[in-house]
This record gives sequence, structure tokens and C-alpha cells, in this order.
Amino acid sequence: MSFRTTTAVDYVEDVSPGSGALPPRAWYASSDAASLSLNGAWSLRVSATADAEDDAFAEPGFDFGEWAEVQVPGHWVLQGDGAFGSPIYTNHLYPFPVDPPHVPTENPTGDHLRVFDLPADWPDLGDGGVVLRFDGVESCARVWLNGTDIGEFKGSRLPHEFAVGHLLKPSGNVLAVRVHQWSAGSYLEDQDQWWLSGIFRDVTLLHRPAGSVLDHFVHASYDHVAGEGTLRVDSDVDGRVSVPALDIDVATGETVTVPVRPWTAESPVLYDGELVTEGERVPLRIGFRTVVLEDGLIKVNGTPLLFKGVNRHEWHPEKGRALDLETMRADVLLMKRHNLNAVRTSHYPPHPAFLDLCDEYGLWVIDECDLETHGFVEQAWRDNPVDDDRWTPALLDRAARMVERDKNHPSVVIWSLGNEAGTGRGLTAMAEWIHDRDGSRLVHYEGDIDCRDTDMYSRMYAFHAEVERIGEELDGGTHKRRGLPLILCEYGHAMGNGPGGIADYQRLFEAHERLQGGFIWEWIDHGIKHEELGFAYGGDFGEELHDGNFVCDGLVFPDRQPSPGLVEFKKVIEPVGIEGDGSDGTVRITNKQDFADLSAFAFEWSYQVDGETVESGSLSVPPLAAGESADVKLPGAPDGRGAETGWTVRALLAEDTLWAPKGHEVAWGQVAVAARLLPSLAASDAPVVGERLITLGPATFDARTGELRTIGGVHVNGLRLDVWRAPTDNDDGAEWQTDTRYGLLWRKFGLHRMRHRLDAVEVGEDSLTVRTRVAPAAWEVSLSTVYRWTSDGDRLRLTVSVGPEGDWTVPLPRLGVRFGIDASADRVRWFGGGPGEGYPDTKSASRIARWDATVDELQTPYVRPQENGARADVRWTEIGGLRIDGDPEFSFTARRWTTEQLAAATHLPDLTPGDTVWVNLDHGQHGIGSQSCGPGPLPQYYLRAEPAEFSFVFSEVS
Ligand code: IPT
Repeated sequence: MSFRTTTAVDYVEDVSPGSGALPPRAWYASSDAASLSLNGAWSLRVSATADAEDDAFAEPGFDFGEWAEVQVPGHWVLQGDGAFGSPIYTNHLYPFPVDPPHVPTENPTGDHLRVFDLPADWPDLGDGGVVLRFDGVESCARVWLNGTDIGEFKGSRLPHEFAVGHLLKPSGNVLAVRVHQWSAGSYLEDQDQWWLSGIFRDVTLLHRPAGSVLDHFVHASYDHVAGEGTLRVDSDVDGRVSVPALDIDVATGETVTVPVRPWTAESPVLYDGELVTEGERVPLRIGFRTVVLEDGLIKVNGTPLLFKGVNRHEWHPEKGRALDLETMRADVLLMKRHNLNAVRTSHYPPHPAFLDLCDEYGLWVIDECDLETHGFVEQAWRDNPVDDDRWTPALLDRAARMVERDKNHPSVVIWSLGNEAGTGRGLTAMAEWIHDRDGSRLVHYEGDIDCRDTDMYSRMYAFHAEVERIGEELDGGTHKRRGLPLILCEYGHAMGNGPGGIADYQRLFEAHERLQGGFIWEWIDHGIKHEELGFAYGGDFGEELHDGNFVCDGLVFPDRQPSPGLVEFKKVIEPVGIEGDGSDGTVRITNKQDFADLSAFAFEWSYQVDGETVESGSLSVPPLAAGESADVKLPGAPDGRGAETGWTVRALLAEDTLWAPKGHEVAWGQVAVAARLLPSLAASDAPVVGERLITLGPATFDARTGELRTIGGVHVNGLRLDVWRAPTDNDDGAEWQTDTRYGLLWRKFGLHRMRHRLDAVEVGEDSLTVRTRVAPAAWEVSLSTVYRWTSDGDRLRLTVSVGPEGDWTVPLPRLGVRFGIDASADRVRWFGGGPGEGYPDTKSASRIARWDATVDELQTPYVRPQENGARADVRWTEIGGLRIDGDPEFSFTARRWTTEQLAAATHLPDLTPGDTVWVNLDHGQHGIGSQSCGPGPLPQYYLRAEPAEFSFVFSEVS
């Protein structure tokens, strides 16, 4: 005979959303009703299974003296130095056997206790009610107050409220919360991120006076033809609505239309108002805007939007998804300062305060529901909860908790059903419910490829060519889809070095009306601060299953320092286009905003001679309306006397804004005038052959091998052809990519272990020529490489000629020379692209000027070390006592470790400085692309194995 016991923890595997909670409603901070934050130190006991301990701990008087302390909001695995377990990272694989709704017996469970008194001024307990609110608990919780079980819930990033007034005492209240890491809800929360349980958002006690507001819905639309806003505030409890600046004072439910300034992400005009009921005053921040799908386009206030967006997960390197207000504000400020105008809250509703910031600073928001069942893809989506009616109540509960909580935010223009959940009836039910509840916004879900339930066609990581086809309306699809705009809800995978090719996407977005922009994947690297490793990623905690550094794919590093990808994106999406070809002394200025004219910006011009600014001034630009362009005359150019010359024009904030001070640069462009004269050197010196050395001008060479030894007083180590770079995440690509993964092929063909065969050292009348064959073991392909050295007595010229031989089927990672110099080399100066790195398809933001940096500053700290730090289009550089002029321009890197060491490192602390600075001077680099989850580099950014010749002129500088 067999039987199954029912236990007190059956709710954990119950597909229903929970029991005991109040209906969802709008989230707000009351002006006058009392509230008490229960954030802070709580007591914690972690057990290995859901039912290892009984619920006696919830009883008042329980002795929890031995328990550990944990900070709420927080995740217990990120506290206690590993004593409470450790984080797990998987992209889409469930880290437990897939058998919905069952979860493993091993189910870390955190019992949380907090004893609290009501403050002395807390209202009389007989007066009204009290609500206990949890803003986020992962993944399932059961709650007791003063020994009474008040309910249990799932839906980690959604609020849950309980009526507790009848249970409260003035002092000695015992709040007990049992949190389980795994639950049926985990099947719905398979987002690509760390699995981190805990009470990770605020816990608050809210007094609800008699006659207070239950729920309210602010409807504030804008008629762009009439210039009028229409306001109606619905409230479950009747009251009055006032907006002093608009002279509005009406009853709830009453509609009023007045002239207003509309809300847009560019000018986020908010009107302060108040909803007053008998028992409460609720502050309103009203933004008037109308979102519609019209003419196949997403329009706000009558104008089609172009999303310049990013996917934002909540992340802090020490606190995980427990974010404080300042961290949220830091994100918003960084986004605004980098020209972003939109956020997709991938893949769950964020902390509500984040949306307040989006309202205030101006960002369009796609608010996404806490839903992803991606792991079912491994079983061809069999048993997917979103296509199983038993789960539909949980899905609808999630949809309602999102919409009700966030419905009063003007920034939220689109609701998203979730991410990567396949297809199914449950999703349709969510979309229907949302459309019905809130007809004032549009619905998004990428997985709905036919757009049955959605209002826009959404794709992720579509290749450029396909995006272009969709832009040209040549993509086919269902009748409904053909009438809808495209957004890329994810593109430009910012993992490691990259993403490449985003400027090429932007050109498509700007060229085709149907393409309404996209959202880079993703905002921040989810690295976890780690004493030995710097930032930890998947696998660093000994996880059985993990996806490595795929969790570090953001535009900012874990500490929120902008990565070059963010700087590139800022340039690509700038609100003002500044272009000119130098032929007619004008610059073309284009207002690339959707709404505002250019009056917020002041323009400046400067004139550079050999990269040095010699004159500057302000430029008067007409206040062009959105979408307009004008050719603006530049001032007369000073005489460059044979030097390279050009203008730089910049658009700056004319006044302080909420998000950046006056003078903050939003856009720039360069207009070249006179081109650079290439370095010339008359080969006048003859090589002198000594016993062990050959001397040519300032240089000495090994007489036997022809290898360069010194240039003046500078020792040069191992100068030779180099084609290898430490593969980037985008070089390596992802398993499922359809483009060729060259990072793997490069290793297969041995580009990291090229051998250099010396064929001849030829001493000519005015040159030294060294002939070599550079090739990997096992393969017949080679690069026949000739180094030709000449000198005018002072300076030394190297011309490298490379001839590929054999059947080259792969492009080269890089093509150039590398050499070592003494580690005392520290300061680097250059004239060329900067200040940051730039590769063929990531150098929009690389500005031609004079720059300097230390060798350490040249490094980009990608969490997993890889090729980085190349400066593009360099005319000359000075490093370690050498000046190097390129013919043509080149790209360079300088590091205190070799490429081999860089490629072998898994974390930044693996890189330790040696006694050499290794310099690479590259004639070319292969493009970067976005193949870690998307297309590889476009063909025009390939570095093909083709005959090439390039020169450098070396001289000694003091
Ligand atoms: C896509 C996911 O939506 C996102 O959460 C993230 O995992 C991203 O990829 C990669 O970092 S899904 C993609 C594998 C098609």
C-alpha cells in the first residue's frame, strides 16, 4: 500500500497564485495616512527543505535568540558570506527537474521574523484598517502575524497586500514570513538571471483610515490637435480631484478637458494634483498623453515614436535585485545622459519607484509582466504552463498585479505579457484581460509571432537584412502582422566587447517608418562582487548547471561604469544629427527627436589643426522642429599650413536639466577639411652589417634573424606579424547562432599558434629585408610576410607586406605587428580616434583628436577578459620613448600582459602586469558584431585574408 501525505507546505506546489491577499490596486504613497516601513534587520533561519521546520516559529514567544540576522530588503544567499547557500545562474534551463508543478525536496527555505511596535503616533487601532504590503518576495511566501496565518503567495516581482488591522497590537507584534526558493511559481519565472530568493523589496504597514482610497485609475489623455488634455480619475471611494496649476477641481469619475502641455519622454510635463476622499489624500502626478496604434504605427500624441531603448534588469553587484532609490536614480540618470529614451523592464515589473523616476525624468516604458517559461523549449514546449488552463488563474493574477499597480504612470505606454514563454491560451487570456482593463495602452509579446494577441510586431536579435525587409514591408506574415510596426524588443547583445553593428540598425530604423526602434540587450552586467574574482558570474559558486558569463551582457559594468558599448549607443542615437563633408563649409544639422524643437541645445564649433583645437565659438542654429534639417554655415577656416584640419560641432544642453547640467554634450559631429599628409621618409641610409648586429639609421637588428633590437635607446622585443586577438564573447558566438562562429574556427585553424619561419635576411643598398612565412601547424594556409626596413638616418620605416597563400576560409582576427617595450612605458599619447576603444563596427563614438592615457587606462575591464581597448584611426602615437606614424592610419592596443595571457584569463584579477608593455599596431581588426546572441559582423566589417601592405615610421622621442 502506498500513500502520499499532505503536508503544511502543499501550497508550494500549488499552481494557484495564493490565498488571503487583497485584490491588486494602484501603488502610491499616501500624503496623510500613516505608514511604517518594516525594512531593516530581521531574524533568519535557513533550512534545506520546505518542511524541515514546523510553523511554531510564527507563534509569539518563540525563542529565536540563536537565529542569524538578515537585511530586508535582501536575498539571504548574498548575505552571511555563503553560510546561507549561494546564488545559481542559468539562462533558460531550470536548475531542477522539469515536472510541473513539482519542485525538488531540496528547497532552501528562509524563515524570517521581525518583532515590531507601532509608533506612538500610530492611529487608534479601532480607526479604519491596516494593510501589510510586500513589494517583492522570491519565489513563494507564507505569512503569519501574531501567530495567525494570513495567507501565502507567489509572483516574485509583484506586490501582495494583506488586511491585518484586526491582528495588530500596539507593541510586540510578531511578523513571520516563510520564504521558499522553489515553488510552482518558479516555473513561471525562468528569466535569464541569478536565482535569488528572499524578501528583496520593501515590507510596509499601511494605515487605511475609514473612507480612504481603495483603488484609483488616472485617465489623462492628450488631444494633439486641440492642445487639450482630458482628465478623469476613477476611484472606488468617491472624492474630489484637484490640479491647482490647471484650475481643476472635480468629482472623481467626472471628466474635464483643459489646455495642457503634454507628457512625452522628451518633455515629461507632470501636473501635481490630489485625490481627496473622506479618509485620505493621495498625491497625483499627472502626465497627459495618448497612445494609439494608427496607420500601422505606435503613436503618442499623434506622433510616431522611435524607441532608443534598453532592457533593464534590476541589478546591484552586492545587493542583487534589492535596489535602493539612489541606485534606481543612477540608472535613470545614466540612461538620460546617454540619450536613451526608452526602457523595457525585462522581464518583470521593476520596483515601483523606478517608474516614478521614468515619469519624472522622461523615459518611455514597456512594463513587462513577471512571466517566463523558457526552459520548456528543451521539451518542444510540451506541458508549457501558458498553454495549460490550470495555470491561467496564476497568469491572470500576474497580469492584474502588474496593470493595477502601475496603471497610473504616464511613462508606461506598453504592457508586455512576459518574455520567452512560447505560445498558449493563457497568454491570450492575459492579453484579453489587459486590453479590456486598460484600452489606453498597447500590448506587446515577442513570442506571438503572428501578432494574434498583440498590437505590434516584435522580434529579438533579427539580422539587419531581415529588419530591412520588414522595413520595406516585404516580410509577409499574417494579414494582421503586415499592418503592424516592428520593434526589436532585444537587439545588440552587449556581452563583453560590443555590441557591433548598432549604427547599421539605427540607419535602418531611421530609413523606414515601420521600424520603430528597439531595445539593446541589456542594461547592466549581473556580476556579483567577489573578493578573489572581482566580479563573479555563472559557475563561480560551483553550480551544477550554469551559463557562465552570459549573465554579463550589459552596457554598464556591474559597478555601473559605462562600457564602451554605452558610449557607442549614445552616439548612435543622438538627438541631433551633425554631418558634413567639408566641401562647402557647412554642416547639416538634423533634429532627430520625435517632439521637441532644438531650443534646449546650444551649439559650439571648434577648428582642429592636426587634432589640436586652435579656435572655437558658438554656432547659431535655427530652432528646427522635430524631423527638420538645415545646412548651417561654419565660420571661415584658419590656414592649416599643410596639416590635417577639420571642424568639430557639438550640441550641448543650453540650460541645467533635471538629469544633467548645462553644457552636457548630447551630440557631436566632425567635418574634415584638409586631409592628412602621409608620413614620408627618404630612404637614404645604408644598413651596416656588424658581427652580431646590423645597424640601420637609429636602429639595430639581429644580424642572423633580422629581428629588430633597438631604436635609439629603446629596446624592442619580438616585433613580428600578429593576427591573433583574445576572442571576444561575440567572436565565440552562441551555440544556436546561424552565422559562422569565427572565434571557434580561428582556434581550429591555429591563428593563436602561428609559427614564423625565417626564409631570408637581405641587406640591400638602402634597406634591410626580412622574408618569412607565417603559418599554423597542421594546415597549409600561410601568410607570406616581408618586413622591409629603411631609414633617413633619424627615423626608421617598416613596411610590412602580407600575402595570404592557400585556401583561407576564415577572416583574420587582426592584422598588424606586435612588440614588447620596457614596462616603464606608461603614458600614451595619440592623434586619432578616442578617447575610448573603437573597432570597425563599434567606432561611431571614436572622435578624431589628440588624446592621452596611461597604459592601465587603455584597458576596458570586461568582466570576462577578452580583446579590448583598441584605439581606431590612429595617425600617430607616442609610447615608451617611441613615436610611431602610420601609413595609412592604424589601430593600436598596449597592455601589461600578452594576448595569450588575456585569452587565458577568466576574471580580471587573473591579469597581472609583467615586465613588458606589449604593443599591437594593427592595419586592421575584424568587426565585433553581436553574435553572442545575434548576427556576426556585417560583411563590410570583415577583415579578409587578402594581400596587404602597411607601414610605420618609428622615431625616438624624449
Ligand atoms: C533572450 C532573452 O529574452 C533574454 O532574457 C536574454 O536571455 C537574452 O536572450 C540573451 O542574453 S532569448 C534569446 C536566446 C533568443
